[in-house]
Amino acid sequence: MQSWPEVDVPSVPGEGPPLRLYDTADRAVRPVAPGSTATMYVCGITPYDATHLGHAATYLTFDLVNRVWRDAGHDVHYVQNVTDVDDPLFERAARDGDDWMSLGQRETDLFRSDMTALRVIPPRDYIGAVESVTEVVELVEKLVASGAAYVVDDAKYPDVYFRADATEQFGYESGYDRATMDTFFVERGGDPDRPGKRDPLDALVWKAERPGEPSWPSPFGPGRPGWHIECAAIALNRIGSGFDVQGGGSDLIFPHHEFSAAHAESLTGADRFARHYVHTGMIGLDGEKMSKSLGNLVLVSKLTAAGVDPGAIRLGLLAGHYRQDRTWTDEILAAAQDRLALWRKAVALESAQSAEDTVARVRQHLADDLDSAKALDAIDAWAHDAVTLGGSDPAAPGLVSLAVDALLGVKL
Ligand code: 5CA
Ligand code: ZN
Repeated sequence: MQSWPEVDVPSVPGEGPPLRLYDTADRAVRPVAPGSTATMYVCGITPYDATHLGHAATYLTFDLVNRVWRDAGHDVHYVQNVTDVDDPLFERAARDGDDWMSLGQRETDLFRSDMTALRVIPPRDYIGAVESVTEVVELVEKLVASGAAYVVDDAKYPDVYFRADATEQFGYESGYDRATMDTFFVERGGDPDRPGKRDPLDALVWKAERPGEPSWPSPFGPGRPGWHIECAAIALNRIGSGFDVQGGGSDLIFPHHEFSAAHAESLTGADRFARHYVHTGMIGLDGEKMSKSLGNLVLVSKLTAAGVDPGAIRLGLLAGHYRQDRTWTDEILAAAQDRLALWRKAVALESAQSAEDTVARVRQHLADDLDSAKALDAIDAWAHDAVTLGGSDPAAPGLVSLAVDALLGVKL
């Protein structure tokens, strides 16, 4: 699939400390330590109701990871999928009398333009589920051959399931006990009551063709990919096993990332699919998670159409810590707009107090599990002094402008 246009990221003099991130599997903040090419897979959208501020917050978080890595001199191989074939997409298309394919294309286009407006660095590989069906079929064949997956005994719908007990380490990523797994499995697309499954938790990897649904040929009969195997295949075939960061919202911790990891580990024999599992908190509105099913969405495109500067959306979302569930309010947006105006005023000055320390602080805060709130505060302090006290360093406004652009993605 076409990714969105490249973003120009200037280089900033100096360097920051190495990035440390919280890893869901280890339940600790620890160094990421990539090689010269850092590798990251972030779960992409299911293309409808794009791009709400919850989506935006998640992709902005991983954009910071990308920017911190680039600032440290790494090449970054970033991969993202689009779940352009799945039940929720079909359900939405059916509800609206729409065609699932044109709905997906339209919403993916909107997502690309929102990401471009927000200055999110595009993935190198942007891959749709439709594009990866052959890759999925290959993996499902291998899983069946090794006994990790099986075809249910159902002549009408011979679906293929992956055994939750196929790998010894299953459960390490979420750390959830069985009762919690069972709960989230049902809530997040699982089908525990499907007759013929050996364990209610076993995960669908190939869904046999149902009437009126699209399908592709496979040795198991016509059908389409399960959800978790889609991300396992797309990541494995582009950045391989043992990549640096697997990302997504906290709603993907289980079953999605647990099973993507288990599928891949069963195939490769490795004990960890990703070296870090990184999850963002949920953005809510009026005390509820912002989600498609609740319909309480604030869309990036609605805000920008109303004249809101995308930089202010970025600052509003980065004003909280990425791991915290948080609520979007008009006050947050107003504060972000004020902040953007203050920063613009400060960098437009002929001179100000020196900014090397400020830039060093921004780098330290970002390296410390992406503490963007403190990074923004550091710029605030400099900007406030610049406009109230002035200063004699003519290079300072330009340096801050450069750092805010490169590290925080906001053009002043
Ligand atoms: N296509 C799958 C991933 S393979 C999917 O979850 N799509 S999605 O459109 O539902 O979500 C896209 C990304 O946004 C996921 O990483 C998801 O965790 C994240 N996300 C969804 N809702 C929110 C929210 N309210 N706050 C923060 N992140 C969210
Ligand atoms: Zn995914």
